Amino acid sequence: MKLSLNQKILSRNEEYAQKNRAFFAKHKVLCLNVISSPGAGKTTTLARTIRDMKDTLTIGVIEGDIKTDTDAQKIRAAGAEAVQIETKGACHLSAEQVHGVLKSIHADTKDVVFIENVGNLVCPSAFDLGEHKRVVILSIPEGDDKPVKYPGTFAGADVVLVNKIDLSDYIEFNLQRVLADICAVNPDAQIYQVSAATGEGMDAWYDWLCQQRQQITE
Ligand SMILES: Nc1nc2c(ncn2[C@@H]2O[C@H](COP(=O)(O)OP(=O)(O)O)[C@@H](O)[C@H]2O)c(=O)[nH]1
Ligand SMILES: [Mg+2]
Repeated sequence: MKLSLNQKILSRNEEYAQKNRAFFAKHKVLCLNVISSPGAGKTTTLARTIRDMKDTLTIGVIEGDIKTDTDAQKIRAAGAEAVQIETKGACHLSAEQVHGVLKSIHADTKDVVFIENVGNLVCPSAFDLGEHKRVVILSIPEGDDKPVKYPGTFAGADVVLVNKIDLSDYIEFNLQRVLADICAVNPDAQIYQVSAATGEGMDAWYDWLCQQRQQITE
């Protein structure tokens, strides 16, 4: 009984994920689903990306949080259109919620739409939102054991940003272990070491972003 209800929820999600995929394909909009623990640096990474890429890419952001619209405000302050979804307790965004806000940020006019998912490394990875690619952010203060503890999330990543490298002199973090553990579950993942705070390493991420955008418009 429980299993069939789960299947129903997932298939409704899949129905909307397909609608979103069709929307993004029709309007040639690159959609990226950004997943991390709370505080890993999703909003900071997006705000810096918006500021640094403002002359190159038109960006819109869908923000997911259990409560508050503070992240949407930060994104607007960085210069992009943003809409906040309050999930009111749910630990992930659904494709239907994303579908419901596409018009409000004029998603059809954007080069890239980022979806900042609710912060955790478990539930968001089970829900397809119709995105092209998944970005997982792991920050140094979280510890180097996260890829082995949450293999499903890292297995589903197209790109992993190892963020807060400006703190690596102060916090013990075995980067080689992290690279090996991600590679074990996902040998194809692109991994970039960045600091969204200082901007270090961000150019490689921007190159990846522009390449992805180019691929969907060809
Ligand atoms: N030192 C350092 N702090 C960062 C970096 N990126 C984000 N932060 C800080 O980490 C905290 C959480 O960042 P936020 O972007 O809100 O994380 P989110 O919950 O994943 O959206 C904030 O205090 C940021 O200023 C970074 O690269 N280096
Ligand atoms: Mg955030």
